[in-house]
Amino acid sequence: METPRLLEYLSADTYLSGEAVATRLGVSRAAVWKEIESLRHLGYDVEAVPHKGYRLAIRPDRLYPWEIAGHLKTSLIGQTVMYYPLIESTNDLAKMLVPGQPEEGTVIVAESQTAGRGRLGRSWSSADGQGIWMSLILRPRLPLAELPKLTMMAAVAVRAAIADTTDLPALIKWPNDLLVNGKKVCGILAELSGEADSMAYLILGIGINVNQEREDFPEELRESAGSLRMERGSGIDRMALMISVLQRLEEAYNRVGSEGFAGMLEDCRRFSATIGSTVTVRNGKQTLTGLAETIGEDGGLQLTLDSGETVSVYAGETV
Ligand code: BTX
Repeated sequence: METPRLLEYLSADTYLSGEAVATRLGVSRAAVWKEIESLRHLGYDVEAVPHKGYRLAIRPDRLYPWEIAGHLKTSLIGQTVMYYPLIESTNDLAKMLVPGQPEEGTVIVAESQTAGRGRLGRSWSSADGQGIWMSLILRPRLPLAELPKLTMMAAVAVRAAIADTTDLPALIKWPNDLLVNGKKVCGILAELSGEADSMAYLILGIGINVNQEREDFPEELRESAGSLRMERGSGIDRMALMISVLQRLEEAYNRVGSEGFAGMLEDCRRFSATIGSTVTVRNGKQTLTGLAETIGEDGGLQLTLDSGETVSVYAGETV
């Protein structure tokens, strides 16, 4: 999607005459009118006042790449944003891009997904225009064994972005969910793609429930899922949250690159919803129940089982 040229000229504060716009764009008045119509089609409210001209009254609640670019202060993450009003799954598209060696930091964002995916083939409910459904393409120069920690890094970054933007106290449910008041508001799906070596791509799929109301979730999710709006009791500016997510992800990624994972793991422990409670972890055929003691330096969740034995688990899900 290309940036509408008119946006460079229209502002919320002043009126610009049709003639002035036509001169600046070097087009006819009729062409200006057409461009205004296409802006309106994108959801911009362009006010037209006779003898005064045009003014941009309202920007739409859409995660358009040019709007993101206008606010973003990162140097890697989100430098390229691919936007889709509707897509099957942003992670699927990211995987398809990998053979073409996409630039590290590329973000795919969609307003709606028809086949949003969770882990283990589960589906992810992605209501139109009410969440942030995005995939980030990374090419970390790290040993494969370290990559699962980047899922936790994403959880730490999104937690911080939610706190920045909404003041809501999100907690990290090991390894990849964020909860607010016990409701799942975010899920992260990390997938490796490309060569299985240190040059592999890591795709971080992030789904954040932002402005849904209870009835926007399928019935079977209404007890377990929540949105930031439902938990805060007022609507959330998706664009502000999106910008903060990208900035926090870049900070976290840079920090891991320069200092390693220690600080990030400390945040994981500090904001953990899992440590200190008795949990059941399912990992393939294995199911373990025990007290979650801490998250080790290797990213594993350390459990003390009923037998008194201490074990670390590196993947799976806590129930
Ligand atoms: P997960 O397997 O931990 O969670 C999936 C489970 O969560 C589902 O089986 C369902 O019970 C529940 N669930 C489904 N949708 C929602 C929702 N909107 N809110 C809360 N709970 C839900 C978590 O997997 C990883 C999800 C990643 C989603 C992103 S969106 C952008 C990217 N593209 C894509 O296809 N997936 C990722």
